[in-house]
Amino acid sequence: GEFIPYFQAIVRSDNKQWAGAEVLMRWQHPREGLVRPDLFIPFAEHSGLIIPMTRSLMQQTAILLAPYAQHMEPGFHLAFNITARHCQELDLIEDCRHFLQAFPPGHIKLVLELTERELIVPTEITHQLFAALHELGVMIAIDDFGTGHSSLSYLRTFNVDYLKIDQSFVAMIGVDALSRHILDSVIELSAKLNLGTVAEGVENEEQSDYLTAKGVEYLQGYLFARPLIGDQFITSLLSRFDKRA
Ligand code: G
Ligand code: G
Ligand code: MN
Repeated sequence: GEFIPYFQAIVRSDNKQWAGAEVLMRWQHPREGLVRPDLFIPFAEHSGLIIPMTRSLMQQTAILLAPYAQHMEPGFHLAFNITARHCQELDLIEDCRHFLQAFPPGHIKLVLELTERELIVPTEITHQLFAALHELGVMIAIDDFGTGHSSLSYLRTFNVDYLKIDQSFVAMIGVDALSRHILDSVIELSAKLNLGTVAEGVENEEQSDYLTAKGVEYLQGYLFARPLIGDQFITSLLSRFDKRA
């Protein structure tokens, strides 16, 4: 019960309204306080505990957020980080089904973020898994895109819907021309492959304006919202929704 969800909003670039959120795990340690995931996720992965921990994170998120579904726009994204190893287990299908069942039918989109840093080995299981997830309407995003080495066939094999451009590329905006060309190529590739694009780590207006002008659909970063604990996320969600209504 010490591993809890934090939520970071993802905005639509054209109107900057909340279009979804990424669920980020935190360890609320009784003595150490809040522990960042980079300090414990590697151990959780190594021990295999990451699978029940992620399941618990999905359950906690459904309990916290489902009562507020009507304050989320239709198609609101809720994204979880999933490790490659988790994709070798068909249990993930049931976890996703349960999560979706907690919300009004068709109201939200469940997104699984798979990091590009660890590639999923295609097996009979992954084939079955991704077909079933697709059937359920679960969307797949490649996280930290540009930092790993996924091929075009990899993106096709796993039926990818979104690319999340790594924050290291966003940080290149306004720095030098060469870096910007690299970023531009990643955005163009995403558009040519007909994938949705999310830029991570957006911290200032210059980055936001640049990415919006380049047609990146979704933005995430401290400029819009920090990762928030459940209560704060819900309060912020409600106040925004009320202003629009
Ligand atoms: O949350 P932060 O803001 O500190 O995230 C640091 C790293 O930990 C990121 O790479 C993020 O993808 C990863 N991370 C956060 N939550 C989870 C999770 O629930 N599962 C996995 N596998 N990784 C996570
Ligand atoms: O899952 P992923 O590897 O994309 O994790 C996102 C990480 O980036 C989390 O650690 C999150 O806290 C962090 N993050 C989110 N927004 C920003 C930002 O605007 N700037 C920086 N430096 N980090 C961010
Ligand atoms: Mn992520």
